Amino acid sequence: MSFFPEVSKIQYEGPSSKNPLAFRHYNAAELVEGKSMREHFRFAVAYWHTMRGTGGDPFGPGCAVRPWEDGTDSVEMAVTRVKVAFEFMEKLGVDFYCFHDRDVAPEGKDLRESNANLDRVVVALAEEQERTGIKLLWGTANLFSNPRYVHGASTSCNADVFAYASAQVKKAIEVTKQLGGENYVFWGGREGYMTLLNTDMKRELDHLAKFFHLAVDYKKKIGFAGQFLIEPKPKEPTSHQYDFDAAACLNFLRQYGLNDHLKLNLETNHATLAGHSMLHEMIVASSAGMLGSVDANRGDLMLGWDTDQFPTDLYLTTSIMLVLLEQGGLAPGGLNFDAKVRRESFEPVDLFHAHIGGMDAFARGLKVAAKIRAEGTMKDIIKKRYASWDAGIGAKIEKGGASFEDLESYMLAKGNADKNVSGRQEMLENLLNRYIELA
Ligand code: XLS
Ligand code: NI
Ligand code: NI
Repeated sequence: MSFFPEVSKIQYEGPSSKNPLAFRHYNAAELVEGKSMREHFRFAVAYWHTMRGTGGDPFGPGCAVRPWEDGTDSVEMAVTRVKVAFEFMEKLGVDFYCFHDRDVAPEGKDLRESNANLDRVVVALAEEQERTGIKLLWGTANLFSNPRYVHGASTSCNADVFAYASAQVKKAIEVTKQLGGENYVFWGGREGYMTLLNTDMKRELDHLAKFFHLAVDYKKKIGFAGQFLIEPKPKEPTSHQYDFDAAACLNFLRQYGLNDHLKLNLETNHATLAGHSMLHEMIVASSAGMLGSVDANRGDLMLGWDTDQFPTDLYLTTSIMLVLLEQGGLAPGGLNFDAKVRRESFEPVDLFHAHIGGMDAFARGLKVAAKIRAEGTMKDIIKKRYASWDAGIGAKIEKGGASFEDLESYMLAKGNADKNVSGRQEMLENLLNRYIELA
């Protein structure tokens, strides 16, 4: 039985193809800088958006047409949905998926029943992984949908809620391990505040850190070898989320002695909500050796919330791939399409169009990035821009051989600083456009 009878396996047909259900750039086996595209990207499908998204918004209910749904949130439906998900991923040709515990299995009347539901669906997930070879990039726990998490999970004012969240995460880590998950993600769903009038920020941050330490201890205890990741986001649903951006997360991890245990999972739309470009966030994390994985999507510049659209912008994908090539890859992390089709794109085939577009945009970005690196012009321009640091007084300062007094005598003798040279921004932008044309 097929859930997508109108779609067969998506093939690579090359840049001149006009077939909307074919790849024009993503060619899994094609080598770029000696590595296949498949290995570079480690693409993942996000179960919550692709399998559970209904297209509902504050002005109207879901209208997505999903013929396989029977209208219930039963375990049986969840098991059928697993089959749908794997048929979709097989046809698309992605190697990984990601889920929250509550996306794959329904929440029960209490923790025990929720765990049992999850166990039943995990059997089905394991079978499909076995059948297809598709792997779990990361698992996570939904600590934000249930009303018990109204004040947050590990940062809740209610200690029982902290305990419940801990038990839920314990189970989610176990299940991730059982399914061979390569990472485990912590996105601080409601870990933040709506108003400081009722909030003890210091206490909440201490609790957040405590929660991570408990998770790290348990990871060690059960021998889960996957990588722990924290996903920054500045706002939504709370007005201020504690994991604001890469810099705030790095500071938090260092302050609480957690930086050896967690890396960052960066999401494009979260970067832009924080007032940064994704490139900024990527460089902050990567230069600290803390870039672990990417949630690939994009926002809408005209809307101030997390629209989670599929990435199609070649400047964006090129910049992401430049950083990834520079740091030598992302494994065990990957590129997870934390993205959803628009409410208006309600047919199942739209899920294919969306992912194909994202994969092609990344493939093209990879080719552009590889061209930029092969020619070396951009790197040379940056290198030259800092040439004054390679010798003379610059080298002396960098090596720590110059005090304020030394620098004063140097400048008193010289009289004035050497002339500055132009930043050439427009020339560089034109050069980037040339690479995009070439690739
Ligand atoms: C929400 C987050 C979420 C995480 C997983 O904005 O992006 O989807 O990736 O909990
Ligand atoms: Ni995300
Ligand atoms: Ni998001």
